[in-house]
Amino acid sequence: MRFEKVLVANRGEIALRIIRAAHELSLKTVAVFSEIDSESLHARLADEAVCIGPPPSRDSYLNITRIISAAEITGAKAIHPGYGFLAENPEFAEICESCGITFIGPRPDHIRAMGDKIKAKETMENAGLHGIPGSHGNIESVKDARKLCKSIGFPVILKAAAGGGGKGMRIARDEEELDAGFRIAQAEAKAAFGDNRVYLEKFIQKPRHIEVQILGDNHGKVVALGERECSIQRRHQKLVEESPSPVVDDQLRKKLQSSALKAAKSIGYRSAGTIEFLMDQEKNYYFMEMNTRIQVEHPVTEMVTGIDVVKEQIKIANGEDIAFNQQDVELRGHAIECRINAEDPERNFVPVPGRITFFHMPQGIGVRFDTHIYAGHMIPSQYDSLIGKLICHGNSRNEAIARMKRALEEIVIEGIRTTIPFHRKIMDHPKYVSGDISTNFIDEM
Ligand code: MV4
Repeated sequence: MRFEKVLVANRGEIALRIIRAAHELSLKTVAVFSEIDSESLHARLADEAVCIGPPPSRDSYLNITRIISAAEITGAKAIHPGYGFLAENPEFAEICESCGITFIGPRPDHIRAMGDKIKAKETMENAGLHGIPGSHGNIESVKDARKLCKSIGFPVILKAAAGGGGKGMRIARDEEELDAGFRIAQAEAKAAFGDNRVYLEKFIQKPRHIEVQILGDNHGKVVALGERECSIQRRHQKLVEESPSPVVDDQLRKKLQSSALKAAKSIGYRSAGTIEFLMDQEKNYYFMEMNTRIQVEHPVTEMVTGIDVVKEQIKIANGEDIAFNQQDVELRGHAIECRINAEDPERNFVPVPGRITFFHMPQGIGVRFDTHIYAGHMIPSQYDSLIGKLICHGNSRNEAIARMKRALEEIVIEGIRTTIPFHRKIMDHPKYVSGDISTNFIDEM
């Protein structure tokens, strides 16, 4: 054992998820919390809790010095970053290691390499994966962009090298839009990330976002845990995820998984990670990005594989090997996750912080609700609006949908508006029910 106590550098439902996994492994836990989170469940569920500063993230959950101090004071020899905040900050991972603290995640160089979307794409193309046709490396000038578009054709999409997850993207449908778009994309990238590099790809119409969960250990073993369909998004925020994808059959899954394994093996990846693919309407798929963290939607994978991804991630960081083989991974049934946000779908999904006055947890067979809320809990305005993830499993996709509809009827959250009514509409939508979805679904519904 390299560590016996884990500090959880996060808040909300993911902090609870990590604390539970650590306790099942007989590890002690330390929560960190901001002044506004002193009553929060993560601070209570952990064995110890340390206040790390005022509510703004940069003074608390993003403050590396304070988090490292909390680990040193409590003797925590490992830090789990969760998702968001410091999860994909290579400097943070390096600082942990230089302080003798195990960062529960990949090596810093892998975070850094995959954070540069141009480098990530180049690395994966060299490993034999197909990237979306486009520029090799960054575009230097409008002239270069025009020349490339003459050969690949419009529409095209400009993406920031330091972006990802939809930040700093621009679509161009003709030369005029390309000229303006290139300059704007460069300026936006410079302002947002301090890095003006932009690359260009053929724009794929009505694609699906399909990603493969992988786990890699310290001895080069990598396993793939099936795919997740994450096409139901609004402004690059996923709303609904499921596993398996309604369009992926056994044969296509073998190909997706073998591409993901090739990607992870080629860089010697360790920890939990996700290879994101964009799939066109002919089911051609292309490498898009690699996420080097535990993701919000990991529970759908857990429900169909029976594998606790967070526990595996912690065990790997503790030097253990993955105790099962690829042949042992069996996908059973179907799981769907609805993200419940403190947002008003009637008012353009504006965040609505406030106090929860009443809460009824949906329950029953095949229902899991990962949440940090309780009756009386105050949702602060300073953080992400995710307040819970409703995950339903069934033997078939239809059973999972029926269960989700039932759970969405049963759940009660009073005091604030939530995205629950919107999820009821999605689950009733004939196109969703038939699996006929793409990243355009929400706009078209
Ligand atoms: C694309 C694309 C179409 N063609 N790239 C959005 C998030 C970022 N990871 C990349 N994204 C896209 N890249 C090409 N060449 C469409 C999107 C996209 C998208 C992707 C996944 C899920 C939702 C999306 C919504 C709009 C655009």
